[in-house]
Amino acid sequence: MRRILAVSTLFAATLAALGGRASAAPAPLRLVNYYPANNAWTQMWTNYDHATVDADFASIGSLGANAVRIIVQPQAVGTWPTISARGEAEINDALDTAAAHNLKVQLTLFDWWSNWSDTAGSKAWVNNLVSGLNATARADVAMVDARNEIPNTSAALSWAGTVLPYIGTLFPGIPRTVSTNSAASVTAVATQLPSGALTVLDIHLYGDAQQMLNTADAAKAVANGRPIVIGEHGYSTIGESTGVDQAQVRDYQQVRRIAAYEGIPYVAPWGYSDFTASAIPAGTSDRERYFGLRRVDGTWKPAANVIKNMFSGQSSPALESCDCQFSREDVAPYSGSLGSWRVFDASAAGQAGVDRTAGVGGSPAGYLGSTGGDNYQVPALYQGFLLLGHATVTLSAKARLVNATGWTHLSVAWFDRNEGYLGTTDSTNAVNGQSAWQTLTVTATKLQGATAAQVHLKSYGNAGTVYFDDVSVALS
Ligand SMILES: [Ca+2]
Repeated sequence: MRRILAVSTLFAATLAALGGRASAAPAPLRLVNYYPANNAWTQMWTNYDHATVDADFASIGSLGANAVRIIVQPQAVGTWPTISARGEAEINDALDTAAAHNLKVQLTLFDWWSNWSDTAGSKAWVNNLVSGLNATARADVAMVDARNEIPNTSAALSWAGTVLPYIGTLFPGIPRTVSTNSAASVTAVATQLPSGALTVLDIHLYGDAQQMLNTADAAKAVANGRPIVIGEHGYSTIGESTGVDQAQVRDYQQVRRIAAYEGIPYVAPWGYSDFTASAIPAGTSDRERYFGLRRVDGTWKPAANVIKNMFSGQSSPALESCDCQFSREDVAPYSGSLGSWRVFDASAAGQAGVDRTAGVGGSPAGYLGSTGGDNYQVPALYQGFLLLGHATVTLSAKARLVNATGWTHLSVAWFDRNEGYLGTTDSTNAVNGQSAWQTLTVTATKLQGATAAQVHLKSYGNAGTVYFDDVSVALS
């Protein structure tokens, strides 16, 4: 993604390799997407600083990575189609520094560039770049991404069909790709480019879990023996809070589950660090500044541990963290972007959020109070999970009612791969007028065609308050 500005940008991947040769496929890359915290995109080159890159690559190595993605914008390193002496020195330094930290490089070319008809200039530019690499730098390139998130247009695909094979002559035996950011785009590059033009499919996955799964499924359908890598995945923690950190953790766990289900070994985080306000080009959304695993003060966010665990070979969690004790949520999860839980039918939810002390044993609990709604508009705290081959969801939770009226129960709602709603399975209702904690449980078998489930903690027509805690969710 990280489309930034009008120009799309960003990066990717890992890899494996490529066919055609008798040699064994290289091991997949444990890749981290990189720009310095103070100088992103073109500014990495126009304000290049060796000491920063050196320190950052040591830090990236501490995650267990064995590769870093380096992205080059032609206008930042010379005057098209030449590479300036300064640009050449900086590119060599970045690659040499990676090598010094035992990091291979995924090199992304032609970033922020889209003059598709200029294939002659493109070949000249990439030839100039490669000719200027010293032996160490050149040997450190483990994969080439000709263009970040190539537009799905005939002009761009035609360009890629010419330039990718040429890149293959400059980096013989090195896996090459153009990265993509949608099911349509990966299908187009895999099926419309000349045979052998690209040797790896690189998908960038962001946002909705079902859409990410659909993109990965699309890549599998057209891979034709080529490795698939998830070259970018990320989640912005703009707003900086406990809840949004939890949301980022959950998001990375979710994409790890997708990768494991698809047989893709690693996910390349976008990206290494957050960015300072002056690090990114004018006009860029502030949201783009907070996709890092690390804050600009150098501290790691909790999601960095998900990546460390993945790079160290730990298997994917069976299910992403639901924050089932409400201990990592923000107090008022109304924004739709905080924590694991969301508020459903918020217009009818009089109050919804997390109470720090109203849960079991004085712990945090989720709550709904003074709710409206009816059989069709049911306020709830909810979150969704991909089934990924599972057929049954078991949901339980404790509920404590205070002056309750109306109806309080748990539900599992089913959705298909197009995110169409299929139906709901409910627990029994909690007993109003009972002040002790009550345990509610529902075991639900998926409806035909379901690929995802939402778990809902519901209360509607309730003039009082219900607290929920000790939630458990299991897929089988
Ligand atoms: Ca709790």
